[in-house]
Amino acid sequence: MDSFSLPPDSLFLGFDCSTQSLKATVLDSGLNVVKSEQIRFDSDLPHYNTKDGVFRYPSNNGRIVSPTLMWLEALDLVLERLSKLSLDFGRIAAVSGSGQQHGSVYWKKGSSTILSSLDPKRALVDQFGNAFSVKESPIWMDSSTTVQCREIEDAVGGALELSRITGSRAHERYAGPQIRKIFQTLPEVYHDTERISVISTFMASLFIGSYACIDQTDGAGMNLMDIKQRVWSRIALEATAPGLEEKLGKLAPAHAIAGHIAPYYVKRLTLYQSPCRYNFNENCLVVQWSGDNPNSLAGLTLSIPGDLAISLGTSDTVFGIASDPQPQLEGHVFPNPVDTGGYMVMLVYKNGSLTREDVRNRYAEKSWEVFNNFLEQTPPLNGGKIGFYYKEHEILPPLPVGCHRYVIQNFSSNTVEALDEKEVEEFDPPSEVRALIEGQFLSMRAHTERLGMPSPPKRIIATGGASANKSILSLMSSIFGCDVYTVQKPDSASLGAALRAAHGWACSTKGSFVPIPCLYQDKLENSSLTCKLAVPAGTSQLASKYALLMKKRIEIENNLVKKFGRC
Ligand code: ADP
Ligand code: XUL
Repeated sequence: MDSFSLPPDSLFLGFDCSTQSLKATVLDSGLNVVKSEQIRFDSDLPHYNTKDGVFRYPSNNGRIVSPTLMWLEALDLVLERLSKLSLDFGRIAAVSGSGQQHGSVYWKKGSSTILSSLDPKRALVDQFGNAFSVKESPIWMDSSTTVQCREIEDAVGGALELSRITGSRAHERYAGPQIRKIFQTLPEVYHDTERISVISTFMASLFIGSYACIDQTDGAGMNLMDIKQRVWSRIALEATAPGLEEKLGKLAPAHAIAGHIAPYYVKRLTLYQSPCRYNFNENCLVVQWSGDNPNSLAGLTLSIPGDLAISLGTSDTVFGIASDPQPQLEGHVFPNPVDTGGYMVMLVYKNGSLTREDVRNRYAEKSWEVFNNFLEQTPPLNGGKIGFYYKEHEILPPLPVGCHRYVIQNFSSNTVEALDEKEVEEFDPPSEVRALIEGQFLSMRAHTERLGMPSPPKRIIATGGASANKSILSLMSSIFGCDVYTVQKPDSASLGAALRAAHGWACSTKGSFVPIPCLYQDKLENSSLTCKLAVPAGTSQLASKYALLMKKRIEIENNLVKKFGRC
């Protein structure tokens, strides 16, 4: 495979509009990070009053949303901060980005005119105040659409059939059920909406000054796209809401060019024209934005089938690549954003970092140091103490908010399956911490094995905020029995977005698809994409003992789902 050289002076800018923050990463042509910035929604934009970047309405059926305008304001702010870091915007050849998956944005009739006539003298937030028919965007944490999920599944011939068509059964957080809920509960709002974007597409639209296409990878997170043909599925559209195709616009591959950067961001050439805002070059390309997990897949350079990525961000996700996956009831299939015909397979947990923080705050003096000491002073397998901690309504397994704790009676790690478990109220604090982390990784191992993903994986590449924590990674390596690697920056989504900006630029410049390894194959030893061994594999004996505990955990989990779960 021939290498593809990027012009020596060029820069590539990637964003990640995630749950709690907007991050930006700039790569140079050697694929090294030269600048990065982050806007934290709660602390940098306190006037929105979000907690963890969201508003929760627990009494409203698990509704969880974020203010759409907050993302716009964060975009101007992050660009201003990059400008203060002396970023030379004129050298940026291409921009791309990542968005938390599934969340949806509703553009009111007439908003395309606002988009196409952005005034560089005014901040974005001052121009879009009246642009959205739904001011609070439903996001991936929402669980208020169970009724719509069942209706959509029934209309297409069942959950498995919907999964076969779209890559996933209906999920509350997916855009399709959310759109159906708006159509059913607020029909006038639905009719007043001229375009529906997912968050990644919404952000790309702001950059090109017109409605961007939905990329095929993030489009697969809507329960609306035919995963094999990569076109809107007629039967899924009809099961969701009338007149929907027109409101969604077209689909495009993730490596495609969405458009040129809008004049709002561009350098003005003469003194007599209106003032410049950021001095981007007018030839700067905007590459399709995509979902955060797919961008992480790109940023982690995941291209070997036996490799598994685990992202420990606000959500926890586990993903790998696949060439011909068979979608099932559990897990999700999306097109691989940096391959023409390939796919990625993924599992998602809603109780990730915020639940770890909650347990840390309750049992470990609000300190990661104390939390890690507890992990280190407790024995592997936790003396048979198993915990299920759901601060949020969980996706996998589908269980409501609550905690369940069990102790395996007369625990000996060789005979665990035959033993009974006893439900208890609480453990001692160190055991709570270990039960949480062991439980999270045992669940991931069990469900990846059930999906036929590699077991043990050749290696795990860990990313996301909590991947900075070596004690947590050490449990990961013991439970999965394989080496755990990390990249220099735990934020692989914005890194991946910057790499995808370079990839889209390369494909556009060459006029045909460029296999992405051509961009980095000669730089993998010496760039910001380099994966380094963080924790070597635990012993295979320990991994086998964990396999027994895992079976017991799944048995208990299945009983919990029978008792409390959604179907
Ligand atoms: P997002 O999914 O919103 O992009 P991030 O990947 O930025 O989230 O991760 C943010 C989370 O990282 C925080 O909620 C925090 O709990 C977690 N985190 C940061 N540092 C540590 C640490 N040392 N140990 C465990 N978790 C951590
Ligand atoms: C993926 C999912 C989450 C969000 C978080 O299906 O729901 O990982 O993408 O940003």
